[in-house]
Order: sequence, then C-alpha cells, then structure tokens
Amino acid sequence: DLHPMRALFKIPRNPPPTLHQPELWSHDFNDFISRCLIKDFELRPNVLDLLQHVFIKQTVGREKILQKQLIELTDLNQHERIHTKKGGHLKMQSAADEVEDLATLEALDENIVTEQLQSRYSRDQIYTYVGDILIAVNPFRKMEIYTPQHTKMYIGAKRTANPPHIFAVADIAYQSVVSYNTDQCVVISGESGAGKTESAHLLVQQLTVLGKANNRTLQEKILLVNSLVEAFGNACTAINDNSSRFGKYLEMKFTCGGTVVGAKICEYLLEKSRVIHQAVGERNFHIFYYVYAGLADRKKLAHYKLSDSKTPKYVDRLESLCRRRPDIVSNAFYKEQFDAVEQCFKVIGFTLEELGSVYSTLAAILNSGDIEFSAVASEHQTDKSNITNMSALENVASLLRIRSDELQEALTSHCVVARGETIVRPNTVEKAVEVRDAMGKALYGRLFSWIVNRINVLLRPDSQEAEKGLNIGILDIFGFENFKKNSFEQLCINIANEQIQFYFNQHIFAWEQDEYLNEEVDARMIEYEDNRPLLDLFLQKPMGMLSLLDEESRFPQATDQTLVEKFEDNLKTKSFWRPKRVDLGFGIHHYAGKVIYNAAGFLSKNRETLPADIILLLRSSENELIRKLVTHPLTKTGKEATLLLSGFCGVFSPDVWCQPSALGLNAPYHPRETTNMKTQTVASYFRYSLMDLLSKMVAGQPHFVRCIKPNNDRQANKFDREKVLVQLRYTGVLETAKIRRQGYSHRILFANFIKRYYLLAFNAHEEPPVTPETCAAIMEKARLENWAMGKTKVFLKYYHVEHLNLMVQLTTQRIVLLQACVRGWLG
Ligand code: AD9
Ligand code: MG
Repeated sequence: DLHPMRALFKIPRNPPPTLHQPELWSHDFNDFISRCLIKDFELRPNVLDLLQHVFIKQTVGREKILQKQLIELTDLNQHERIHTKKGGHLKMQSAADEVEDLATLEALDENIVTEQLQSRYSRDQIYTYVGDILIAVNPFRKMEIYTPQHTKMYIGAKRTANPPHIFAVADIAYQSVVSYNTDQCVVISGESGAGKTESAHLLVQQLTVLGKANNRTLQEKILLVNSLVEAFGNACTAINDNSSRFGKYLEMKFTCGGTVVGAKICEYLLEKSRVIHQAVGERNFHIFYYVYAGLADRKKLAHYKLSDSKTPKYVDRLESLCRRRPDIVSNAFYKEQFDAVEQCFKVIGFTLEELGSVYSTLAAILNSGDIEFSAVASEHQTDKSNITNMSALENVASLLRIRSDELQEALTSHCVVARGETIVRPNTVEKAVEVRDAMGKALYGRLFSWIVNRINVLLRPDSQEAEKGLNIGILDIFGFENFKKNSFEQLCINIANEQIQFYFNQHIFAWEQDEYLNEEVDARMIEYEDNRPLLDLFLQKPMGMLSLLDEESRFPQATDQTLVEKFEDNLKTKSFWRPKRVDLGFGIHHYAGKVIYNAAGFLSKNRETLPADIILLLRSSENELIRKLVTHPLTKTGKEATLLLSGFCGVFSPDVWCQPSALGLNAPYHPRETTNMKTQTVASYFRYSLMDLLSKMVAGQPHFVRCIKPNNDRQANKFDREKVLVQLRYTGVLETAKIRRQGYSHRILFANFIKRYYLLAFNAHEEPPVTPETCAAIMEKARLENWAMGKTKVFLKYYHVEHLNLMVQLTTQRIVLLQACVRGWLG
C-alpha cells in the first residue's frame, strides 16, 4: 500500500540519501531530476515549473507551501550567481586596478606584483591569490578576519565570491577530500617569522568546523594539539618569538562523508641542541620556562628538586639580550601558559601520572644542566673528572629514579672493549660534559617523540573509520634562517626548505611542462630557477655535503677544520665557497640567498652519540616513562621507513640520493651500535626524515600557501618593498603567476574527468563513453573555454576546475534537496 507517487519514484524511506550514497537514490527519480536540472541549465529558471507540472498539481491544497519550500531549498539565487559569471574567471576589482588574483593581471612584472601586494596590504588585505596558490603577508597584528562570521562566509563558497583567505584554502582542501575521495596536503612555506605556524593554526581551526566532528571533545582535542606540541617544540629566536624548532606534519582524518574522526602528527628534526645551548639573545624551548614558573606558583618546586633561589642554568634568563616582548617574558605569562599546557594535556587524555612523569623528566633535564665537573689528575696521567656539585647529581638521579652512584659513574667514565676484555676508562671533563649534554638532549628529544606518539594514540580514529579514512595534511616546518652566526642546525633547516622549494618547483613547473610535451598540448614553457643542483650538492651520494660530513664523522682524528677542507676539496660548484678570513667558515648560495656557515661543532653535533652506559642505566629506572623512552625506539623501524621510501622513489626519478640504500635507517641511539662509529648520525637520520616527509607530501594533492614577511622588525603596517621583492623572487611568485595564466594547472584523465563531471551534461544513471568527445560535451555544457585536450587527459586552468566543482556541487546539492523535499511531501 505504497503511496502511488512513492511507488512511481521508488523513494527510499530511510536513511535519507546523501551526496555520498548515490546508490540510495532511485534511478527513475534521479533520471527525472537530472533531466530537470540539465534542461534547467539551458532554459533556466524552470525547475519549479517542471516540478509543479509533474508533482504539485497532484498534491491538492499544498501548492503554496511546497513552492515556498522548494524555492528555499533549491536556492535559485545561488543558481543565478553562477550563471552570471560565465566561465567563472572573473577579474575581481576591489579597489582601483587591484586584483585578488595576480594571475589575472594583464601586465606582469616584479614591480607590478609588489605594488599590488603593497596596495592590498595597506588596506588590510593580507591575502592574495596567484592562481590556486595563496600568498599571505604577515600583518604582525591581530586581524578581525577570523571571526565566526568569516568562518561561515567561506564554507562551500566559490572562490571569487569572497576576498582571498586562508579559510578558502581549507575549504578547497576539504571539498576536494569529499568530492574526489583523495588525500590532500597543504604545504606552507616562507622564511622564519613569515607566519607559517599561524597559518597552520587557522587551517586546523577552519577544518574542524568543516569536518563537523560528531563529538565536540574530538574537535576540542584537535584544536589543542598544535598548542601542546608547540610548547615543547617552539622557542624564542633572534628572528621569531615563537619560532618552530621542528617540522610538523599534522594529518586530520576524515570519513568519506567529510566528518573529522581523528588526527595524527609527525614531527621532524627537532633542534635538540637548543636544550643545552642557545645562541646569544635566544632561548630554550618554551616549556622549560612554563614549567619552572608554573611549579613555583604551585609551591611544587621542591617536589621536583628545583630551587626557588637559584634558577637552573638552562632557563637562566638574559632578559636584556632577548628581543621578546616584555609582556610575554613575564612570570605571570609563563604561569598562565603552564596552566594552559596542563589543560591541553588533560583534555587530550594524558593521565595525571603521565603528567607527573613529564614534569619529572623536564625537571631532571633542568637539574642535569647544573651538574658541573672539575679535572682531577690521576695516577695514570689521563685526565679524570669529578662532579663538583653532588646535589645536582642526586637530584637528577632521584627524578629519573635511578641510582646516583651509577649515574656518576656513567658520566665520569666509559667502557671500552679490547681483546674481549672490558676496561673502564675515566672521562676527561670535556668528555663528561659531552655525555651530560647528550643525555639531556636525548631525554628531551625522546620525551617530545613520546608526547607526539601518545597524542597520536589518543586521537586515533577507531580502526573501521581509519580504514576508509581520508587525510588532509598540513605541513608547517621551520622557515629558512640566516643569522649572524649559522651552525649545523641552520644547515639542516635550510636544506629542508631547499627540498620544499624543489617540491614546489616540481609540482608547479616541471611536472606540468613535462605533461604538455607528453600529451602534445601546445603551451609556452616558463623558465624558472631550478634548485636541483643545490639539492645534489647537499644530498648526493657519495660526494654530497651530508655524505662527506658522515664520512668525516667516522674518523676519530677528524676535526671541524679537516671537515671544511674536505668540503672545499670535493664540492666544486659556484654555490659553495670559502670566505676569506673566516675560520671554519663556508658559504652556500641557497635558493633563498647566501648564507655563511661556521663549521665549529659540526662533527660532534653530527655524531651525537649517547653512551651505552647511560642507556642501560636509564633502562633500570623505576619510572615507567623513563624506561619507555629508552626501550622502545620511537623512531621508524627500518621496514616502515623502506616502505615509505619506496613510495617516495616512485615519484622522484631514480636519483642516487633518493635510494633507500643510501640512507641510514637504524633507529638512533641503539646501544650496541653507539660504541661503533659507523652508526646512525644526525645527518643520515635527517636525510631519512626528509624522505619520509616527502613521501607523505607526494601522496596527496598539494595546495600551497606562501607566507611573506613584510619587514624584519616584526612591525605592523610596515611594508618593506625590497624585503618583499627578494622573497617574491626566490619563491618564484612571478613565474608562478605566468604559468598559472598561460598554463593548465589541472590535468585529469578522461575517465576521471567524466566520472566527476558527467552529471553536468548527462542523466544520473547514464554511462557516457570514455572519449574526448564526452569530455568536450561536458565542457561545452558548462560553457567553458580555453581548455585543451591531450591524448589521455583534459587540460584545465585552475578556474575551470573551480567552476566545474561548484556546478557539480550545486547540482548534487539540489538533487538531494529535491529528493528530501519530495520525500517530505509524500509524508
Ligand atoms: V618559523 O619558521 O617557525 O621561525 P613562522 O612559523 O613562519 O616562523 P609564525 O607563524 O610563528 O612564523 O609567525 C610569527 C609571528 O607573526 C606570530 O607570532 C604572530 O605574531 C605574527 N603573525 C603571523 N601570522 C599572523 C596572522 N595571520 N595574524 C596576526 C600573525 N599575526
Ligand atoms: Mg613556525
């Protein structure tokens, strides 16, 4: 006894059909609706007429209500809007001669681009598009453009409907996940202090709203993840008060339907050396100050063996030398931050016991900084060292729950195995300091990794969701750095940035142009600065800089001096040079500018060995967390790494520096290997991390955000043209604008194109043949011009894709709405 109409259209009762359950739609009904819609495409606006004709006349007495409902539901205004913007590629004129998309400029040169950005910046328009890439100029002040109203405004909106915005990037990535069911990745780049981390926060903020998490707690947890890891991984540097000292790849996990179900972070290359040493005017990781001030506030310092009167060396402040704003170096601020961090820990799900262990570990590291040594002449003429302040040693041992006499021994002596016999040798003061520092760095690095792992466990979607899940990854690494004095850390950071720039070039220029050739599409080639030779200089095997460094690290007699000489002898390129009169100095001409490095400490920083004695001792700890930190390798296992790498190698041609065999894949600090000089070095681990990172990036469809720093003084409303111009030059913004104007940013296989867009020209259940003609029919129906047909792919400009997506979105939205509406009337 079905209602006759229901029988006719076989409308399912439950559950209601959604965009992602096309199988639940009735074919007959869809057929009808899609015919209405397609007709409407040509003869708009008559969806209503048609519907009235077929349905409404039969539902006596309810016409008026239904008509109103339908008008609301189908939102003909939205329909109107899309039709008035034929081709979709409108030049948005917000002020005289100002454009929101640099790729639409008639004339294009550096000056014009800089002027555009400057004029927009002066009107608080910090965002500008270059085709599908977003440029963000740091405002250095709070902007009223991230309000809930803005959040709403950018949801599902056509890009030209609103001013350029980081929320629009979140939206595009989200819509792509939902429409194409493919992973997405947002790559944020820019020099230190340009605004990458802020941008990453804003993306997460918008994505949690878009992903409308079912439970509010999950949403809340995801929002707190960044703040938590940044308390441990960020620090005040000479360039940025909140500088990221690690690379962060945050993946948000979604269902196919677009609900956020979890998150995962990968951390890269934490600058551990900061724990024990900071350059003049710089600081330790934020968390140390927070914990010290926070524990003092709660009268808990004594419990954690810290002294109120004597500030630990690692957080001893040289206030006058740090440029940090006075309001954020105050104890009051630190206390607040401590409470906030603790709250993050709790909300995310850490237990009180775990929290206590985290504080103990941090306190142990702080105390270890105060352990001091003095030389004692021994009868064997080797220098021996003594601990001069036993209380610090006792504190560390008690916090780590290990025996203090064993700790003393592990710091002041070491074992060597000679002809099967184990001999104990004393450590010189220098060596003892090295061991102490290595322990502090290792504990911190491993604590950081443990926290990240723990967050990942707590935010992991349940296995069913994870299986079908999709990712949006957000990459926020440390930006390019050029200080007065640049060391090993800056070299690693800058190589990572070099690699990101290479990926950008590959994606925007190289792959795009290769495809024109392969597909025989006629398009002009754009010249761009290829930084490939530089990557080779760093990463090539066996003559690249990192390999040379590893080789030299294996010679016990090598010194930083012999290292630079080795560089000089082997690196024959004009991107490398030795500046005169700078001891241990060498220069590199990076894509982002010339940097002079100082090789002092390179070898020891690269070796970074943690003696087996220390590891064994920590394994005997009565504290579970400490034992965990030294027992389970938190880094990737060899197998996992190889898998990741094979994915990577598939994309990047078989270059020497991409081969898995070229990488050291053992977990660092493996005790049996630490006595062997051939073990994992920081450089080889770094190389592996870089590959791992890239393998994640290339797995998804990328979206690029390029942050620009408008001045070096962190000042609001100050636009230093020269400073901006240099950044535009080295990031290739001008070339990007050119290629976005002339080129085809999207190349879609015929089959995929038809699968995505057939609804625009065919009936819902039709299966049009996979041919160029079908594709052309769709493009024509959508009234798009200037596209090109390749041999296997359709070549589209970025604005075509935007237009098509919106058309499909509207069409499917309306199908669903109409269905719901009809179902509503049928009772
Ligand atoms: V580094 O490579 O980690 O040293 P980032 O991450 O590029 O660097 P960050 O996001 O930390 O820079 O931005 C630096 C400072 O600029 C922030 O602390 C803010 O004070 C300021 N900033 C950046 N973006 C914005 C913004 N959209 N609105 C307001 C901003 N202030
Ligand atoms: Mg940052």
